[in-house]
Amino acid sequence: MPVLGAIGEPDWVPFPPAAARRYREVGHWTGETFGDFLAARAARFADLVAVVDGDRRWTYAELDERATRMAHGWRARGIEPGDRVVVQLPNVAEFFTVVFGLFRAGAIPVFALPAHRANEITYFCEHTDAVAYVIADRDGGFDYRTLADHVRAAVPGLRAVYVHGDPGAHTSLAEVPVDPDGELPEPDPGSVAFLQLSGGSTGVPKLIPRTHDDYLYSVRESAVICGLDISSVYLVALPVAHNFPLSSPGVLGALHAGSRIVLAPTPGPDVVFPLIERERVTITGVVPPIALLWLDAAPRHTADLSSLRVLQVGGAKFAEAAARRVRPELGCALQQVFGMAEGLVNYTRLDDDEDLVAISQGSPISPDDELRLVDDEDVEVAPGEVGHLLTRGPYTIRGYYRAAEHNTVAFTDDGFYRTGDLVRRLPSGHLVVEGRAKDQINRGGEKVAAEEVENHLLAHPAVHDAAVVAVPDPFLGERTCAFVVPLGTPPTGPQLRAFLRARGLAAYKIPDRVEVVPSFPHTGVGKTSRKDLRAQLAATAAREE
Ligand code: OOB
Repeated sequence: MPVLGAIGEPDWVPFPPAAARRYREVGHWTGETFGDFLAARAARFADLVAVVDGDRRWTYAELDERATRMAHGWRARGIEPGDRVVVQLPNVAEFFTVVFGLFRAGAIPVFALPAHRANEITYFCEHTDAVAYVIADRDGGFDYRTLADHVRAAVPGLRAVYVHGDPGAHTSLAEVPVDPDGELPEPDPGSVAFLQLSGGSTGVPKLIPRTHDDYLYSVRESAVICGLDISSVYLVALPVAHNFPLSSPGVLGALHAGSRIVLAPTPGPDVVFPLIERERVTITGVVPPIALLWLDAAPRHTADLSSLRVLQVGGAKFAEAAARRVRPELGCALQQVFGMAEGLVNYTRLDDDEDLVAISQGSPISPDDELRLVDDEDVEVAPGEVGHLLTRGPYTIRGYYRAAEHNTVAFTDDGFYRTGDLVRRLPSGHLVVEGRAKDQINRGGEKVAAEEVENHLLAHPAVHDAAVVAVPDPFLGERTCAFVVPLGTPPTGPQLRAFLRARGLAAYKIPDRVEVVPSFPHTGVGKTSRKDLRAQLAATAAREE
């Protein structure tokens, strides 16, 4: 069983040998690694443009060469096969050289998002025993070098911080690439290629081990489902390391198909629309609030969006009324995407009937994706009924990274992942997401684990108890409300928010609203009733209207 360095518990749960054998036999898993993948793309599409970042345009051959030099640089700096490296970069071309360089050096990138702060990054570094951390100097008005100072002080095992741009007290990323010297390692395609982040519903974020074999299968199939070819231009509007823009079909699907990738620094229409016009973008993927912004901005914008053929929307439920506006107002097809970093991704197909695309969140990538819709007792619900979605298949993990205990609740004994999503299946096989049973708030695609925020609130001296729930919101879909039972003098909302920020919590996890209450409603067994708290909020909202 593959073990990544630790003593005791294995670090991750591999696919059972019989399942792995079958996925290879039927050709889902091809034995290609990410390092080979880029080399094969470069051989085939050498002179085509692979990546556009501002005025920079790299061909496939150039990208491949840069990644090789980076890989040798990582090796020269002592990064060993299997080492974990936390990567937190904005949408810049260096993301590709860093990550493919790490793949080729046999190392394991850990994909952080630009929004993460000291609390999250410290945890990722500690939990994975990361040896290095890669950042940009500044982005979106935030100085990541200051964050890195903090993380380095907190995590002694972290040997170096590499900075794209001005390194300050750290090491410049530009100094890493070197001329090839000696052989690069050849990772096992069945081994962990990288760690993705889970939106999570637990006290600490969960890390998702994805293998070369399983992930590349989902990438190849996604490229086909989304109709990518060498004439496609994929615009990255969301943070590139998130699973959606990374692989659904995202930048990896684009590379697979010989398409062109255009990086947008931010997703606002004033930045993105001119880029769509300039680069003749054909496809992009966004979360619902961004889609709404684009829909509202389109009529007053002069940019020519006529090249856009497909707008993918996913990450959170896209309201039917908004879905029906996409074709008439943006002049392109909508594709709904219901996916998860743990694996399973569903797409509406490009030839699906428009009504189906407006009301459903698509059907799975693979004929070998196994889906079960069950009730609270894990008993299959009747066809057409809403049930908890459980799934298992050729690109869905069998366990989180270094999380043996949590895995016993997040997965069934026979390896199905409990998604926490409530869905209904249409006769066509398409799924409709009806809600969620996990203690998570989906803030316009950004996932907030209630328990994680509650734990931080409980650390405040004036907080006796805390419960974080979702409040419906017309723009984000949901916002967060923290209910707090005080200890002594009641704390104010601004005080609690400042407290959480000072603890280094990512901004999207800071509660939008704080309600101080004398006590919590309880369920029959005495647990805090989030359902009643949500009802309380709904009643207040109704009174205010
Ligand atoms: C994507 O991945 P994650 O890991 O950030 O979040 C997964 C969760 C799902 O379990 C579900 O609760 C929610 O996000 N979700 C949706 C949805 N897409 C994701 N809920 C309703 N409607 C949708 N269309 O969010 C992700 C990964 C790959 C592709 C697309 C999204």
